[in-house]
Amino acid sequence: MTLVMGVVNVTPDSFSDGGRYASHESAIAHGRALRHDGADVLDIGGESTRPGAQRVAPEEEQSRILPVVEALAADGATISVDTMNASTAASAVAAGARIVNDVSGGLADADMLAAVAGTDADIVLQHWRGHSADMYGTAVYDDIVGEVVGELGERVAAARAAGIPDHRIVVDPGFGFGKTPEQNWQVVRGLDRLLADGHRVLIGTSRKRMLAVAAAGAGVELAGQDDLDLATAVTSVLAAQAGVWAVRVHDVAATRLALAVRAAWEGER
Ligand code: PMM
Repeated sequence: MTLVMGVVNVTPDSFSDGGRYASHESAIAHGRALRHDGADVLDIGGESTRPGAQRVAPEEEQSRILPVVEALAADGATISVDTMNASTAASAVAAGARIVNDVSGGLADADMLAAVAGTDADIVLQHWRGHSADMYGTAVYDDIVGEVVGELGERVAAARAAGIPDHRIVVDPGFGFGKTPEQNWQVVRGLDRLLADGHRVLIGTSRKRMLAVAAAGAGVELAGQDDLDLATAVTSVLAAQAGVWAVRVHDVAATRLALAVRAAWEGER
């Protein structure tokens, strides 16, 4: 059964009104609600990893997320930490996280792979082509599927060389990271080549522009976030069909429902 990773953002916006304590409390409550909806894993992040977003100092990132990691781990949740910083990864694992989700695949912080190797946490290596203020500045490919698979292979080799065994490595093609919406769809159509490499595969399409572009291409107008979450649930089913290990989504309930219907269709339990 495809696992569902629910997104818990401990965002800067929420600090302006309620203050730090209120933000921690609301992130914890959100994580609990996502577990109630059926999330298998909670992905907690304190720095927006959207291309072009402002960087956040590791100390600030840690003060945002560590109380949230601790509280949700104490509930018994499986926690993933969405960070590009080795010190944040190490402190989050010490606070109870079991997975380090690095959208840079270990490229943003030279200490990341060694820091994870020294723990027993899993690592998600996402395909990434550098910090870029311009979202599509690095989106230049001759053979996008071959290049994404090849560049991820290099990150896997680096993780292995740092001492992380294959069974602790997950790969992610990084939809929207150095890729236009159309290029994301090309990667989707080459997903079997990424799966053939044998590592677990995670994908994140949730609420991304590629969904609105797909809808527009068929003359369908998305009315708002509910429509985006419905579109995301469709990609979750297709990803499950393709054989991915997990999907990273904001609306866990919609994806769980969609996966339950798929499982019934396939006669799976
Ligand atoms: N996308 C975002 C953030 N983190 N992590 C992984 N592994 N894969 C993704 O596709 C991914 C990610 C950006 O989305 P958000 O800002 O809506 O969380």
